Amino acid sequence: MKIVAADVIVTSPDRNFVTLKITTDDGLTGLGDGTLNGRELAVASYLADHVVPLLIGRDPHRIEDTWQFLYRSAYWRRGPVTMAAIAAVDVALWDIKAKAAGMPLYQLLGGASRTGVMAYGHASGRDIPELFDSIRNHLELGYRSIRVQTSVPGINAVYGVAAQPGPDGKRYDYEPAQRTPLPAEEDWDTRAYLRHLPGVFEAVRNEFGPELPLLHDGHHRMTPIQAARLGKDLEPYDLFWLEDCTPAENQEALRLVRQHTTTPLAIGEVFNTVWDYQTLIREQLIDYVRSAVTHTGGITAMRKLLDFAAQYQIKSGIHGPTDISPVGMAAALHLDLAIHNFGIQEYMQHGPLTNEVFRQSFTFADGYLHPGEQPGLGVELDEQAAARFPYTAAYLPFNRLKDGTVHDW
Ligand code: EZ4
Ligand code: CO
Repeated sequence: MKIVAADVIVTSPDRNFVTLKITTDDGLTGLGDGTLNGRELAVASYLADHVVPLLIGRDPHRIEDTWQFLYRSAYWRRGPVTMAAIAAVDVALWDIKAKAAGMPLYQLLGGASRTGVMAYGHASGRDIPELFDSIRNHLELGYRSIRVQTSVPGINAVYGVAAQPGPDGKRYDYEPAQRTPLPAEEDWDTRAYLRHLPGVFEAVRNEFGPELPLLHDGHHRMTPIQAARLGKDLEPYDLFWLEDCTPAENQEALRLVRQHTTTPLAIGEVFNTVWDYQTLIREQLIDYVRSAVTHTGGITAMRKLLDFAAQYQIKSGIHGPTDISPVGMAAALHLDLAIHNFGIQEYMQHGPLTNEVFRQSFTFADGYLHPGEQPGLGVELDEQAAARFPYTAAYLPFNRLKDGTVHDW
């Protein structure tokens, strides 16, 4: 079999997505997701200008060889743009291989290790009553694990609060990136946040009881000692995880956090290779790996990363916000179903226009996702529908402290 075409499709239903479609001389097609929120066109160019010409004529079955060739022949290694582009190729080739085998992709990864994939949803509120309503709403939608984000008195705009209006006046539900000419400015005050958050979790536990798994995303804003204190303060509320408590480029910083708290830690949505985790995993400084299949070189690289993590009883918590396309989401679900050290899967539901462009066969029932039984990934791209939604520039917000200093967002 040979690759005869590879097309980069950029579409913007609800938000921007970059999809690679690979076609073989047998007429099989495979899809891969290369969406990098706020920097989509960089991946589209990397693929169209530098990778597509290298794919034509290659054997699509040689997935490992293609991965190694793209990684090593570029000379310039790693980075989110490169690794998203490699992921798009890798996932498209797995889609083709599984379609050629006539099996859902998870079968090629070793078959199902469980009957379904536990998902968590994003509840949030500007105050406690709104947060409780959002949690109840997520429970009604079927979620059995809930991420809790909340506004903080004294801060005007905080990451993850859906009802908070953006600069375009719209709610923030599906997506923090906004279609504005410049990135939206949000504000931040770590001391106010540290004072406020434990009381919110106390209220949630009192209302919803001890059973419900609760998660929280710190979104890279704390220093190690601040993160250590928050982890300790949240211990009575038994979190499933505290995510991205510090910006983790400095992996050693997590030693300090770990010494002080038994709150489980999850890190890695902005990482793109196993090297970003080397110290975190080897020294058992985290409990969950947050990489996205889409940003970490695809199924091939994620499988190796999660097998490495498994040796240390570290589990998966694959990134699944709306900026992962349904193609990237399906890839995550096949992997989740197959690996032994599955932890939980993030699942923010896509908007109606996205579901029109990407026809999906994965299901969500009673808190569990399943990738379905279609050969391949189980996602089809409606190219005519995609063409109705041209690329629209959008930016993620950024943060400033009270005195104007730029802070991690
Ligand atoms: O802010 O994917 O855990 N989920 C997250 C996401 C990220 C977005 C950035 O594009 O932190 O909502
Ligand atoms: Co996150």
